[in-house]
Amino acid sequence: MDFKFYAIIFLTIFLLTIPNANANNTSNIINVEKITIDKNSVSAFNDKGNPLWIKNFKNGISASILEDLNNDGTNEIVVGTDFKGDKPGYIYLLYSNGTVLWEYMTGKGCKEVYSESTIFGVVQIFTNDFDHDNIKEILVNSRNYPKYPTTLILFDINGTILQQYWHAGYVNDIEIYDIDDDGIEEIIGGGIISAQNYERYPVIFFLNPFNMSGQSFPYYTKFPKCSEKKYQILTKSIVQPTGTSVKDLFIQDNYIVAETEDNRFFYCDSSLECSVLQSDWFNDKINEITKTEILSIFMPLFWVVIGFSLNRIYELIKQK
Ligand SMILES: [Ca+2]
Ligand SMILES: [Ca+2]
Ligand SMILES: [Ca+2]
Repeated sequence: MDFKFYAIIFLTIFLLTIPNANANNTSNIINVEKITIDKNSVSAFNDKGNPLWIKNFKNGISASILEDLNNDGTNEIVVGTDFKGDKPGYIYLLYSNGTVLWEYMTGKGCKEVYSESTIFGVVQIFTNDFDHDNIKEILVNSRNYPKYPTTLILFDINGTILQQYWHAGYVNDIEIYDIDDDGIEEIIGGGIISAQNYERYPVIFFLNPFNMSGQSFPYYTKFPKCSEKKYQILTKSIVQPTGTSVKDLFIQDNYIVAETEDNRFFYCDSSLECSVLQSDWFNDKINEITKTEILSIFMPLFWVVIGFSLNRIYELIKQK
C-alpha cells in the first residue's frame, strides 16, 4: 500500500516536471528576429518585437546581415564597420545571444600586396553556401581609404579565411550567381581599375569561389596572382574621361547587366562578351561634346573669315 502510494506520487511529480523542463529549455533559446542599426550600435529584438540586447561597436556600422548561417534554427548576425575610428574595416560574427564569436580586421595584409595602408572600410556583406554543405559562407567586400585597393574575403562561419582576393580598384557591386551553369556559383564583381599610373577603366570579373586568392589584373606587384575565371575591361568613357566605374550589377535572363557611372548599360553573357546600351542622358552628353568640338574647330575659322572680310571692306573704303 505504502509502495503504491509513493509510486503514484513519484510518477505524478515526474510527469509534471517533464513539460516544465521543456518549457524552460524553449524559453532559454534566444533568437534575434530583427536588428536595427543606429550609427555605432546594433539593437536586437525577438519575434514579439521586444528588445533583447544592444551592442556598441564604437565604430560606424556600414553593413550588416541577420541570417541563420548554420541552419540550427537561430539567427547569426554579421556586422562590418566603416573606415573611421579605432577599429576600421572590422567584421564581426555574433550569436543571437549577443556574444561575439569572432572578429577580423579586413585591411590586414594590404601592405604586403600593394604597399598601401591597412585602413579599410567594409562596403558589403554577402552570404552563400558555396560548397553546398548546408552551412553558409560569408563574403565581405572592403575597400582602402584613401587609396585604390579593395579586398574580397571569403570566411567560413568560424572566421577562417577560405579565400582572399585583392583588386586594384574599388569593387562597387557583387552578384553571386552560377552564370555558366556548372553547379558552382561565381562571384561576379563590377568596379574600376584605378591604381597608380594606369588608366581608369570600368571592369567586370568572375571569380571561382574555391580559387580566387591573390591579386587582380593587371598584377602590379610581386604578390601571387589570382587567375580570374574571366576579367573584362569595358570601354572607356568619352563623357567621363577621367574614368568611370561599374556602379551597379544585376542579373536579367542569364545576362549580367552592369550600369556604369556615366549611365551606360553593358549586357554581358557568360563569356563576358558585352554589348552596350547608351542611355538618353549619355547620348545627350555625347551630342553636347560633339557640338562643342565642332564649335572649337569652326569658331577660329569663322573669326578668320570675319577678319578677312572686314579687312577687305576697309581696303575698298580706302580706295574710294
Ligand atoms: Ca544559426
Ligand atoms: Ca557551405
Ligand atoms: Ca558556375
